[in-house]
Amino acid sequence: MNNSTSLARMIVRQIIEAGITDVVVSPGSRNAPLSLAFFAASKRGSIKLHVRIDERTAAFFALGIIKATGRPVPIVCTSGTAVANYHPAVLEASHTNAPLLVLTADRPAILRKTGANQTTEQARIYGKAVRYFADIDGPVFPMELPFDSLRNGPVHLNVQFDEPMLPDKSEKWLDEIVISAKAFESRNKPTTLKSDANRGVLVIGHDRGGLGVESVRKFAKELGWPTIVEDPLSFPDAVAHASIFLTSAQIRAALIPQTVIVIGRTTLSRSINTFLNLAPTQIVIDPRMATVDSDRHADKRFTQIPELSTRKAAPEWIEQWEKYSLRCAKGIDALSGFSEAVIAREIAANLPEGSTLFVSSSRPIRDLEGFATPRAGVTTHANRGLAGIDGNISTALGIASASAQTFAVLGDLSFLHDLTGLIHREDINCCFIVINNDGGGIFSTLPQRGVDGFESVFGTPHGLDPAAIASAMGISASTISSINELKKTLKSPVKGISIVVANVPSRDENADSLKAMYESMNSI
Ligand SMILES: Cc1ncc(C[n+]2csc(CCOP(=O)(O)OP(=O)(O)O)c2C)c(N)n1
Ligand SMILES: [Mg+2]
Repeated sequence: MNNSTSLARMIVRQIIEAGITDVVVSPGSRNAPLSLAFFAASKRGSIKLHVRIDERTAAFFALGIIKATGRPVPIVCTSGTAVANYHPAVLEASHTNAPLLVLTADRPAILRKTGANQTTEQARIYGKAVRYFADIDGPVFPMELPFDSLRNGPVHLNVQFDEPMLPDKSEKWLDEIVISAKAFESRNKPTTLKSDANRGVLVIGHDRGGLGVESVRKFAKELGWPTIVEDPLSFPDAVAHASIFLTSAQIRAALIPQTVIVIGRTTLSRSINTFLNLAPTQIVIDPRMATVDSDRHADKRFTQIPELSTRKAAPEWIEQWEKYSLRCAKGIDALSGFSEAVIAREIAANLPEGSTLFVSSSRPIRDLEGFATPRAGVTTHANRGLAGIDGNISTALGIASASAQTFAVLGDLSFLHDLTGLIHREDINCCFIVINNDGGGIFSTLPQRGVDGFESVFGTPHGLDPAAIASAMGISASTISSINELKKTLKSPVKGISIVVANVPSRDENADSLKAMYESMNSI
């Protein structure tokens, strides 16, 4: 057997033996030894092989599978620019401690800097974004160290393959595989959080710093403090609409807490961040402080969920929060029309029990944060590591490939940014709801609104019809313009991939309504 085949088979065997179930491969010659070894294993049913021609798409698709399964996912590409196309997803994985196992094929090191075709500096190309890197040659490589590092985030193995690279027909190596699934969780040390505050608030960032919904719910329940969440679809007992009523300085002043506990980090609303700054004591729980966010400031820091030694919240403190929340809910319930806010409210209320939701950055995730009534029964995901509008279709499809029925709510730019994510030949059930405001609506809610050149460099209208684009790709697509049609969409079983485009009022109009809603909070 040639060295390249031996090395590839050894790596693939260890990956399967560790209990890894999915791999995403992109076409190329230099990665042939790995691609063919994974293909042979997939024919046996030992691993599920996904193929994506666009490496950026491939890496985000893998990230989606990781989100849905919690298991590491290897991605395999050829040498050269292919490697750089993985970079956005590697960064996102780094900022969410996600176990993305990047396998880039390379030519032998001796060919570097010689003008050899498709040969560049691939070693350490992802810099500090990976927890472990190895530049591998020779016929063997033990995976213990990379597997260990995957518990804390992405790992990069640059694998040098020399000719010959095509394998023999032997399948003996597959017969020898014995799966003994590894646990890829990070290690826990018991810790205790002490606080004697009885006017405390718990704030939970959208991705909970990667901590599981169940363990965070349990923690929140035991703590019993008013809880503000960025993801109301994961925490039915949260205070509804906090990001909206906390836009009022008067309400913030009435609700100054003694202590806040923050799980993960808050990235969605200025109102919540302004509120957090009012707390004299901030306690943070976020595993990322052990990796990418080591300099994060807090009065007390935990990288895992601690045991509690705290006081119950004073009943009048809880009542105060409920009072503002209820008054705000009245205003939100009264909203009508086909606006971005109403669409968010209705998506949240009508997603079927047991469904999965992916939501893109920008306005969609903020509208759900503000306008959704907290509930359970939906599993939500988003790319909050770096909040990119790239790779969103692919991440959603990765999640959907490992879930029963998935809805993905994307802005129009987020959708257009990742069109190649729609190129694949798998059976995946995912309904995309594209909120089409012809550009980046979020910018109209920011101070740059109205500056000279605003439309050119911020708004960026495209004038395209996402439904027509999807149709041209052979994907079932429709356009809706009423809440009734939206409800129908959410009620229909998700079969295959479909695109539903919601054409909403102008970005300026939307920003004006949001502003009016925030201003009304001063008099509730
Ligand atoms: C890869 C990447 N490029 C640029 C940005 C900056 N950005 C944040 S939101 C946004 C506009 C998104 O537009 P859309 O998806 O249509 O959502 P909307 O703002 O209209 O709700 C942009 C360009 C980003 N977050 N990620
Ligand atoms: Mg938009």
